[in-house]
Amino acid sequence: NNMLTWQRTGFHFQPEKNWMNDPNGPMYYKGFYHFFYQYNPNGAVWGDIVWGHAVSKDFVHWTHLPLALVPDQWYDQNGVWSGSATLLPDGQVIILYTGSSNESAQLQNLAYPANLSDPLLVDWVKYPGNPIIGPPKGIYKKDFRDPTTAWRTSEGKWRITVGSKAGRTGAAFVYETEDFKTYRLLPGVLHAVPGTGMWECVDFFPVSINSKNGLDTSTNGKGVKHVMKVSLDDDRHDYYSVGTYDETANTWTPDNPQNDVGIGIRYDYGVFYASKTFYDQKKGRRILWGWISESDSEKSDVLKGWASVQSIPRTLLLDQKTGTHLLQWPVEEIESLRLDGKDFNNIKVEAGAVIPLDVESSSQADVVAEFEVDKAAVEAVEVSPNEEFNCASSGRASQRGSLGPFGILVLADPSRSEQTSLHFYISKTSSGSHKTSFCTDQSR
Ligand code: DQQ
Repeated sequence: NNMLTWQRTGFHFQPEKNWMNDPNGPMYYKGFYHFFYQYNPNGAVWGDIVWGHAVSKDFVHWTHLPLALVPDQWYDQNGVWSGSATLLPDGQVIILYTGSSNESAQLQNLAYPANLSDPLLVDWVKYPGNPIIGPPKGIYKKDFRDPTTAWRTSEGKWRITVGSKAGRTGAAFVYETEDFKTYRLLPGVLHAVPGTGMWECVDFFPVSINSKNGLDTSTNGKGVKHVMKVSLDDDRHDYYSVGTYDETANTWTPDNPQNDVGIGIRYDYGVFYASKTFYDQKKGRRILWGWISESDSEKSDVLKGWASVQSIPRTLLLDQKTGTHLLQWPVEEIESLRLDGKDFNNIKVEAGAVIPLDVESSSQADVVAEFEVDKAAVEAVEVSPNEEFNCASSGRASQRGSLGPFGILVLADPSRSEQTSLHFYISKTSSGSHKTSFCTDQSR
């Protein structure tokens, strides 16, 4: 409770002080991973939004650079909001972002590096012809934001998508361009889902169905599925879904409508929002960044002088076993930073047991845990066939069920009046098969 002891992170990205939100324009350029982020240079609350900028070679050690984009034009006077970077085959670098205008209209804008030979890309130029795209007819001016990385069509034209809503239906519009200066709105929408509200920070990218390599955003054709992700403004979670992209029809269709974006699978069942992927051409992988906001009050953010962190970037792959889910793992660079290790093996976790793991004194820990479930015992347990389990509502970590929860408790005090639980819960579906939920309980 001593305000001087507010701790900062050792692994997760943070600016030196103040408020941060969405990841923006991640890319690998001339030897550096570039990271931009929504940032308030004037305080630890959301407002006065600019693009902060930092570079790293390993995603953990960062060099903070001058602000990349600040509100200095009528079309972004109320904030330089989220956007994405595209690397063109001829070496150009394109940033598209949303400006909140002097009248709070959401307008899409183009920016590019002043000097492409600078690996740090410190100086950025706003295109004199900005804004390049305004809200489509019938769309409210405050419901149109966050342009994606562009992908190239089979004809060699570029397309982007921008999230929006009409009534309660979340939707993604698609624009086509040849020069990133003039754009044509394609008929229809890439996708829309009734009842999901405003789609923020839409992400749209290909995944391979048979290889462990990430794919460049323009890859399409055989052996490729397309993932769509939406961030729901109303419920503050990121939902993705695997489906099929039809370039000619300008549509993306989920493989399983029950897993549609906004109603199905999430990237993360903790705090994780406004995420964005990029293709790392250096290591041939797709990497996911996501914003982790604070769970404490705004008052404590102001007292400590900063708010929120970014997730550890994760390598993303299609799970070939299910075809519906993505596999996520912290980037391999994290492993090279371990200073010391401790192993605990063959621990038997009986029902109701809490087993302390003595990690001695450690202020930062990187934990890998594997649980082996006694399959025969699980089969033998009689569970009502429709026992549904929900991470957020089903009693969380403290309520005992037939097949869970089990997992680890971190940041616990000796009496465990404070603890954070990361746990699994196995439930039986109506068809008799098993389903595993992976949850976090931050209520203590
Ligand atoms: N944050 C940005 C918007 C985006 C929202 C503004 C998502 O562009 O829709 O800071 O967190």
